[in-house]
Amino acid sequence: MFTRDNSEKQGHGVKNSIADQAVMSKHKSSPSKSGFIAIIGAPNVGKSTLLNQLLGQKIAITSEKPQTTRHRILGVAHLPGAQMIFLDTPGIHRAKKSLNVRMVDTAMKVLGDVDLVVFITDAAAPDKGSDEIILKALKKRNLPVILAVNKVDLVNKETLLPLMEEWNEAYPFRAIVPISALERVQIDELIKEMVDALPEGPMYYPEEIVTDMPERFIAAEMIREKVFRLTGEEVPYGVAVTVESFKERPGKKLIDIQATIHVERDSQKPIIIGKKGKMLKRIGEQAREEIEQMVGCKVFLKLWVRVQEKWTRDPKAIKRFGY
Ligand SMILES: Nc1nc2c(ncn2[C@@H]2O[C@H](COP(=O)(O)OP(=O)(O)OP(=O)(O)O)[C@@H](O)[C@H]2O)c(=O)[nH]1
Ligand SMILES: [Mg+2]
Repeated sequence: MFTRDNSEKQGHGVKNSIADQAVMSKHKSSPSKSGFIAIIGAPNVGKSTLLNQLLGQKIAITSEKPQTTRHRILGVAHLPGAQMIFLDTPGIHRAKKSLNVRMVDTAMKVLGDVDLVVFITDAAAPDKGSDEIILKALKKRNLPVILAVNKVDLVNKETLLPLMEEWNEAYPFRAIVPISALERVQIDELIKEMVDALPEGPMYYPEEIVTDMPERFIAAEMIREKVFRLTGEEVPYGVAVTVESFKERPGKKLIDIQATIHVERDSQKPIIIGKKGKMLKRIGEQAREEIEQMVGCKVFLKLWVRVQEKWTRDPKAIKRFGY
């Protein structure tokens, strides 16, 4: 179940704010192990793919382009005897633009407030520069860290084994688990290691809660995902999506959604719209189908495109878009 209110909490004090909400619910049954787990890594290593696999449903958007995730995304996995609260994060990298600096900041802040870190690295295309930044940040904190070496479906043993050996020497990881998030290889092994590393604790969330994000936020993300997947070059990086209206039509099993795709240059608007409106239509159709699956009823989606000049370099606009 997704929450449908708008009281989304973001940003700082992740654990405290969430724990506060959680305490309010005072659940009777308490699993023996629980905790907050940061999913950290360079851009494009498969963090959000892993989160969706761990939850058994899609709440985080993914794409083959780096820097897809811009918020911290909370997802709760309920297991017999354990509750794991995952915090998916934007990819950590050497950021220059204001939006990217903000994204890296979001990821780093999550590290300050968790019980356990799952650091994901890409076995097929390691990003050494970004991994170095992450290792440095981890060394400053005294947290248990599990390393997940992802995308093992793309490499052979001859590549993987020396890579794991290198990692073993780089940091005292609690465990190193080779996985394929996409093909669900060794995910149960990873879960076992995570449960093992978690402290004894209360059940922070009732069992029906999968995320703290309202459906209208996830809907905006799903639209943004289609832009990431369907358009090329710099366009996705200049796009933000806001949902202006998300209303159930009275007496009908139908939700009306009005959303705006903001681009940062005049030249990007015709790309989003496409020839005879074809691109916007594709974005809308694919997003609508996915939103319908999430809400479990028909959706009427109306999309607008608007230019917000150079917003990714403007801290005020970045904030206004919720980043
Ligand atoms: N072959 C293969 N591809 C994977 C695997 N895990 C993820 N991918 C692909 O890698 C790309 C990036 O995945 P994401 O989950 O969006 O990566 P991310 O780390 O969340 O990326 P950012 O949010 O941009 O930091 C997508 O095209 C995924 O399908 C894997 O185990 N094997
Ligand atoms: Mg992601």
